Amino acid sequence: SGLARFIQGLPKAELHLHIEGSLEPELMFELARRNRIALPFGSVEEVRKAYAFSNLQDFLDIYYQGADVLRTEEDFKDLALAYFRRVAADGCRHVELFFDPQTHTDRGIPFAVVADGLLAGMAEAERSLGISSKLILCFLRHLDEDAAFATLKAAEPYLDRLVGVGLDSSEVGHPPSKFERVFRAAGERGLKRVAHAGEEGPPEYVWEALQALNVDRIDHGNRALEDPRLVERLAAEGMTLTVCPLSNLKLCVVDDLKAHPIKRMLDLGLSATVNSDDPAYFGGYLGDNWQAVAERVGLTREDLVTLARNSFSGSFLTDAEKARRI
Ligand code: ES4
Ligand code: ZN
Repeated sequence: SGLARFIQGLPKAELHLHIEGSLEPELMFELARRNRIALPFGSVEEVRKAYAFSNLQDFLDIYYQGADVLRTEEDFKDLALAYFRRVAADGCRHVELFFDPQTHTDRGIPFAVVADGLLAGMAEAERSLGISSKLILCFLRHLDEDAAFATLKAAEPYLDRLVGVGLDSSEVGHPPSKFERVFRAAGERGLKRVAHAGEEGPPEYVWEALQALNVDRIDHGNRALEDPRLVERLAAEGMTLTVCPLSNLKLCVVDDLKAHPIKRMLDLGLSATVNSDDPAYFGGYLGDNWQAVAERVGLTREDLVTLARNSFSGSFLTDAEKARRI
């Protein structure tokens, strides 16, 4: 359709993508075979049927289980390349991807295996697909501050190849302030800071991400809309929100895409962006998320151009890099 072609042709950046969440069931089976791992599922169809979630924790349980097939540097490279090939078709030019090192180091996979594999996939994607990318290390917030510090330590040899740190996993009960010191340490090492906030957690968690973690972006941020003073603050400082429409639908953060707040965010002057979060689990890649909100919320082409512009202005590309990407 005309709308699909318009979206595909817009240069877009993806700023909220968990690379482990791009593991398609087909690749899960291939890696299980390659690594001689028994899966608790008999078929790809059975895996897909298990992808029905009523909240964030439902999803996280199955997402951490799926990651168990990732063992070697080649596995992480193949995972990343499969994702980049898929979003190249969507007209995606730049990606800032999250990875969860603790999910792997806690299973005995060395940090270097994970990072070297992902970095190899990123380099290959830049060469063969022309997609640039930057890597963000996420701390798992259901684990403690000491574990986050140990992860930052393990990342020491890779700091020049990481653009920033993030905070993900179970939000409620794990406020941003729990990670204030490790985020300060990351900032002192020259890393950008982002955090998931206001996906399921209250507006207070978004305030804490700003004030205690000094974040450069808010991941999700949906529940910020409940607090007019917070909206005013986010708009005044031009804070980017990395919004994930199909994720919000699958995890019941919204009841219906027609009621998705992305349009309201733009109308309030917020710098919202559209992203896929965990595309293999939530039923769509970057282009599907754009198409879904464009159709269901009823965005104008002007709105879509604003969202595309926001995806680059909110990225961690330098001005020189931006000039070459757009
Ligand atoms: C996540 Cl949707 C979401 N929220 C929090 N943590 C995550 N890790 C992967 N996907
Ligand atoms: Zn996320």
